[in-house]
Amino acid sequence: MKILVTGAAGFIGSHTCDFLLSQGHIVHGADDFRTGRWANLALACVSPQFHLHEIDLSESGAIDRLVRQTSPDVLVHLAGLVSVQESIANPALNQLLNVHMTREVKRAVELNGVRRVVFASSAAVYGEPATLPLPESARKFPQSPYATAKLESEHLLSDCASAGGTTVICLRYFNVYGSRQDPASPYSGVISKFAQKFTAGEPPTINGDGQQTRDFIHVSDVARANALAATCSASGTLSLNICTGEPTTLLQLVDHFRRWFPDTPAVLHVDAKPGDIRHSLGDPSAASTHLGFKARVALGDGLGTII
Ligand code: UD2
Repeated sequence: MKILVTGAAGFIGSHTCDFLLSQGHIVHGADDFRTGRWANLALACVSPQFHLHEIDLSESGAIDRLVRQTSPDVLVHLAGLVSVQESIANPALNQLLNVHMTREVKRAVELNGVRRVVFASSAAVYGEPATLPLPESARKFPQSPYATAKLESEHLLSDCASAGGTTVICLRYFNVYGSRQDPASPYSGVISKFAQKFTAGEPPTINGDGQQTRDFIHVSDVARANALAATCSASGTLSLNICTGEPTTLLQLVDHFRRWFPDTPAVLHVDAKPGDIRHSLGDPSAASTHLGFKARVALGDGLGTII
């Protein structure tokens, strides 16, 4: 298949390109390199099946031109503003990269009759959960501009499914971790921050008591889920959790790291982060039913890929 991946040089995008290439697909990767990195594409660029497009996708008509030029069977739309915190600090940028850009994708899909779209949504659409584990039908309570934009994007894209028969699969990623996640960014996830601290022999900082739980999923599983959504036989409009269904407290996470770094000083506890979600856990069964997807990488093994 010929697959166009936006956000190809990002953390999830680059792993997705690598996986699609390993499956024999032709991949067109697009990125503006605002936060994406050339180094992430080192492996992909070795493949003659990979074609890189350095392009500002938020510019009006840019995605349409790219789709016309590449005629993809599937558009995997991963580009966007990736951080909840940054969306609060810069709501206009969030609007541009997470809402306007989705409108541009929708327009390109409609104008060019793209048959299938896979979209990077987020567990953030649920907000503070009323039930655990979260099924896809759970109440949506977006608590940030980022989360609101992801939900709005799901709705925008599902319109092209009902109007033009395009299959739209929105994947709600839970807490993704793995190599190529930038620990230096203030917006990085807790695992990359802890990895950086432990490898430097410094104690990690826990916001609150450390009993909060997250559903941590390895980026190789997420890349595989993206590929399954791009190539499976499911049709229509679907929103699916991409998660493990396994809860881990931050204190358990610290215990995992301590197996490699037993001599690191005791963790530092600071006040809980205002607005922090206490527990987040997804129900993975719908992704299993529709995509045949099940996370494979256990947390202990996944951490071994980043330290
Ligand atoms: C993650 C995603 C977010 C969104 C959301 C969906 C990241 C960075 N953020 O937010 O984009 O998809 O899930 O629900 O992946 N923490 C510490 N010490 C640290 C860093 C974090 O204690 O040095 C805590 C933090 O307060 C929180 C937990 O670790 O309780 C997880 O934080 P996170 O920033 O990795 O991710 P989360 O779940 O807030």
